[in-house]
Amino acid sequence: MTPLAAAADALAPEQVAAYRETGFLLVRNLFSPEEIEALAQEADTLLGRTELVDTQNIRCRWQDHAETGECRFDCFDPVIDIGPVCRYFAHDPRLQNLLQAIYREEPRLFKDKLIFKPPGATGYALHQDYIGWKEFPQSFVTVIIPIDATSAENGATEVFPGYHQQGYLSPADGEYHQLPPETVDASTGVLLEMGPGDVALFSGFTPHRSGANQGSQARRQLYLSYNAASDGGDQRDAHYRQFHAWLVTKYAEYGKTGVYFR
Ligand SMILES: O=C(O)CCC(=O)C(=O)O
Repeated sequence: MTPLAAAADALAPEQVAAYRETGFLLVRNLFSPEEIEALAQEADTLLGRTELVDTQNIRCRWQDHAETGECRFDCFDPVIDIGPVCRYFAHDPRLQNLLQAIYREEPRLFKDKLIFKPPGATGYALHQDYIGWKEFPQSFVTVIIPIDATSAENGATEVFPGYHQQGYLSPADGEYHQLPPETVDASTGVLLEMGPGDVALFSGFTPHRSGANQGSQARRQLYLSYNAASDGGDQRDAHYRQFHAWLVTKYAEYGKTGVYFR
């Protein structure tokens, strides 16, 4: 891991201060076009893994088409165990340095997912990523790595600055909660319009949402989430065991059984 002094240089003090105040940060041109092209090619390869893309496989997440209502594949969660390029990004020293500058200590990977958001896919309602499980790290930070340029048209993520300072805004009952739209002042939303190579970081307490993809191409983004080392250490395996057990229970509540993880 990079020495703390080197990592501290990864962000200017004003950038760290802005992150603390707003709960998000955009960093432009962190990765090269070649690196993002390798990620795009891996996304194509993964999408072709028809043996994995199965409604019974809890690695896969699904999203309705905004107009037709058709349920379509949207996301692999987790992804670094099937995608070596995704794994390369998850452990990239430039990213680790940004996180270390924010945490003032080493980050640990907690979660990783690749969202494809095909044309027509519904967006995500307003929510915070933090889940009210006692094990869930308060230091949770997500890094978005866009593969495709993001815009209002293709459903870029929109963050609401400052609200992260209020912590978790839903009951900490272990359930996933959306936030009522009136939780935030809609006029303060910042659309994360990014090009390939840019990254955005935001806190697990930062309310965010996204619109439908009204473009003609997929809007693919790699999401890598971390915790500070002192906030639970390496928890990725434990998190996925807990998350998958929770998913199996949730599916059973809706009458869906026989699911598996592959
Ligand atoms: O990819 C998007 O459009 C938003 C995803 C999101 O908010 C999430 O996964 O928490």
